[in-house]
Amino acid sequence: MRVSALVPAYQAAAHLGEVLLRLRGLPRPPDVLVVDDGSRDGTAEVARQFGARVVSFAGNRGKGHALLEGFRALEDYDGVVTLDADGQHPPECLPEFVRAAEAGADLVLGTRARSAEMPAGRRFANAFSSGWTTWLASQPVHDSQCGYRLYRRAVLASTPITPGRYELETEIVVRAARLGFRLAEVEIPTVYGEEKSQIRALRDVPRIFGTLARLTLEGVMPPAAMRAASRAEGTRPPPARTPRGPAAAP
Ligand SMILES: Nc1nc2c(ncn2[C@@H]2O[C@H](COP(=O)(O)OP(=O)(O)OP(=O)(O)O)[C@@H](O)[C@H]2O)c(=O)[nH]1
Ligand SMILES: [Mg+2]
Repeated sequence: MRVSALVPAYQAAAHLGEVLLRLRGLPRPPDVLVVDDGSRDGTAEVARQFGARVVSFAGNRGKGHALLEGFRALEDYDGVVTLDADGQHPPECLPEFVRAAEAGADLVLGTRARSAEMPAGRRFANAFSSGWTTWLASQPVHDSQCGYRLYRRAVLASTPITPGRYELETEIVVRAARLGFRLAEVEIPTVYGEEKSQIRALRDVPRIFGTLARLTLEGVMPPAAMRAASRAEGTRPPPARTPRGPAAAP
């Protein structure tokens, strides 16, 4: 399967180079697209220096907007692996995502243990949102917040996506599962170092939980876009409670 890596990046110059270097060091290095979201720290220059294709926004719009732009730019690929620019997603795990997709998954989710490396507030929010997402998706989602994923082309082509910030990643899991796409999970290490989070609690946490509330409502009142997508996906078998990906999450 022909896969491209997509790296959404905001103020990521400090760690992006190493991520791109490690992607290039893989046995089958993927093409890489970096979407630089109005960074002011040389992120785009670092990306170009390390051989990535770069799309730059004039001002900051949010991770979800950057992902959507990347998905559009990469529509010729069978799959898109998204990974963060801040070094929290080891590029060496990428082949495992591809293996899970080749084994039949449509959407492969990176899953981190909620271990002591993860800040306590994140652990709590992650457990709560992952439990809620599992309920909505009717398939196990042990880490709804992890941005390390593989999306098969069919998922990106069929699932209605609302641009935004971090909440895009919650929405797409639930909607893809509701459309019958198969999820799998791949365990990745929990990495927290001196990288700087761009999450703003007052801005982003309400957006994520607001999205979960909206998706709960959508379960009984699907929006027109989801009704149309369901009709188009009508021949797909009902979501199977698939085995978790090749590596079991905690
Ligand atoms: N394009 C774009 N990317 C962003 C934006 N905010 C964050 N990112 C990128 O999205 C990835 C994840 O951002 P983080 O702020 O680290 O979020 P996180 O990893 O989910 O949260 P932490 O657990 O706090 O690290 C990184 O690659 C960032 O560079 C943004 O506004 N636009
Ligand atoms: Mg991060």
